[in-house]
Amino acid sequence: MKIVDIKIYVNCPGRNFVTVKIETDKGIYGLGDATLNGREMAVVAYLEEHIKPCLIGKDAHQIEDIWQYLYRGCYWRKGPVTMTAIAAIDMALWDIKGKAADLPVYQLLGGKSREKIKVYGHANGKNIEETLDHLGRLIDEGYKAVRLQCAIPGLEGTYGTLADKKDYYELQSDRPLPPEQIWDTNTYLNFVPELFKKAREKYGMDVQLLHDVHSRLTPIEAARLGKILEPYNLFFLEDSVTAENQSGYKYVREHTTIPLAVGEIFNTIWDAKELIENQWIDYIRMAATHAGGITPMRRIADFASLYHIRMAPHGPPDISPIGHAANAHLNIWAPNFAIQEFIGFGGTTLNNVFKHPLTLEDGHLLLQDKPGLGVDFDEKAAEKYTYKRSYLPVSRLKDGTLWNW
Ligand code: GCO
Ligand code: MG
Repeated sequence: MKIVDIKIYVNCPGRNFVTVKIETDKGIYGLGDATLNGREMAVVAYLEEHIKPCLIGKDAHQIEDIWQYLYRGCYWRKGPVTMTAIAAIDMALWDIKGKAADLPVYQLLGGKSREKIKVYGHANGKNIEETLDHLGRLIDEGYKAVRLQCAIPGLEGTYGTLADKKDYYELQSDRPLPPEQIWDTNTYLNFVPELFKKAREKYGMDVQLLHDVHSRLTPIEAARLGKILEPYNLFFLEDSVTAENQSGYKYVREHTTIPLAVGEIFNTIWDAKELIENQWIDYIRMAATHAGGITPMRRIADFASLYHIRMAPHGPPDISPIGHAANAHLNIWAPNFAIQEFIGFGGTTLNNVFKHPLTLEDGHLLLQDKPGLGVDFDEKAAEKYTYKRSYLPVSRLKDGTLWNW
């Protein structure tokens, strides 16, 4: 089955998505997600100029060889742009193989390890009261696990707080340059334990709670936060420190029993090798779209399972429904899957463009049995939603020093 064309679409049905469609001479096509929030067009150029010409005429069934060709065969390995481009091709090829076999992709991976995918939602608010009301609504909707992020008095537009419905995941296209936010570690560390204390007082110990530090702390600060939060029994503390230097997590680990999660910006297994081998973390948050696709994710899951580490894939709205579907097939299969981040898809505009096989029921995602990934993309409907340049925010300390966002 020969690849005859590769089409790349950039659309903004509510937010920017890059979609890859691989067409074959047998009339079967496959879809892949190549969305890299804030750097979309770099991936488009990589696909158009450096991947597409090399793949026309190749056998679409040769998923492994094509993955190796794009990764090992290229002198310049790794990096988010390269690996997101490879991911989209890999997903589309698994989609094709599933359609050709008339089987969902999870069947090709080895079948189901579970019937449904447990998710965690997000509760946010301008203050603790509002955040806890949001948590209450999600519990009523059936969520078993919820991430809590709250605006911090004195810090403008902190990560994950929906300040004026901006600075979170929303498109920033009304601002030509990255918006800036203020960060202060001391203010944050003094504030955040109260959020979890009040959450436990109000809702008890059953609901599972999570928190994303978004890499703002140093290892010793993260260790302190972990210790303070221990009585509130978090499911995990995410991205407590940056992980370019993986041994940072060793210091957090040595001081606290809070479960640790990291990995949403990792793009190869090498970014996680020491973290996994040393058991410095509990959950790995890599996801198909930014980690090179389904082929390497399968290896990462198996490697992590040797060290008691479970999968908790990144699932923000800036991954397209195709990427979410790829994660879902991996999650249904992986014996060491733990939880999927999922806060829903962006409403009717998005649903006009993508038809996906996922439904949320009682805090779990159900995956419909359809051949391949089970997603469809309406190119005609997508046409009118043109790409809008948009950036994630940047952070600065109060004195102007640039900090991790
Ligand atoms: C998460 C992430 C996201 C990222 C976003 C960047 O845990 O869901 O931290 O909020 O910031 O995906 O594009
Ligand atoms: Mg995160």
